[in-house]
Amino acid sequence: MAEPGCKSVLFVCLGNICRSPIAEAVFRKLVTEQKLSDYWLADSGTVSDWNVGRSPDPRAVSCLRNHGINTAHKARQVTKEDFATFDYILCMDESNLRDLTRKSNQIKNCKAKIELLGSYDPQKQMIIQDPYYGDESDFETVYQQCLRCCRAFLEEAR
Ligand code: 6LJ
Repeated sequence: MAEPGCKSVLFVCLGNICRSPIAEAVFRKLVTEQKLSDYWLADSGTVSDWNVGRSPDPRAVSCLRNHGINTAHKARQVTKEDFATFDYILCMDESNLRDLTRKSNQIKNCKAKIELLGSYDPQKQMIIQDPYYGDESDFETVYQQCLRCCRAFLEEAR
């Protein structure tokens, strides 16, 4: 768990095998580069239960590898506790946001600020689209969006 003075962020998407593990890995790389590892805790999760325990999609793994980033993530569901413990829950599209908001309304002690990761994009691309039925270039687009947004989020964490 996060230490006092440590901030925490949970990245969330539909299956936790494409977009959110990319976001988590990109965020962790930035945090490491900026020597902020002692101050940030990052994880990712799914609003569904489809892929629990699975490694990220091979296309997500190879996209990250193309950018010199590794991931050891295994898909997990968002829990009630996550809403009470994380400072930020950042998701990818309106459907994620609806699912998360509905779940957060079922618990009494929601601490997390629930936002679209894309709301931090300097290029104002609010939605990070599901690349599951797409190709390599769609994964690259997700990566570039996550990079821009995570950089901005780290600078201005609202
Ligand atoms: C329950 C019924 C659905 C997707 C994905 C889509 C579809 C995914 C997936 C993202 C990550 C048992 C599981 C949809 C992992 C798997 C196929 C259906 C999975 C959907 C709609 C638009 C764009 C993408 N659904 N798997 N099964 N995203």
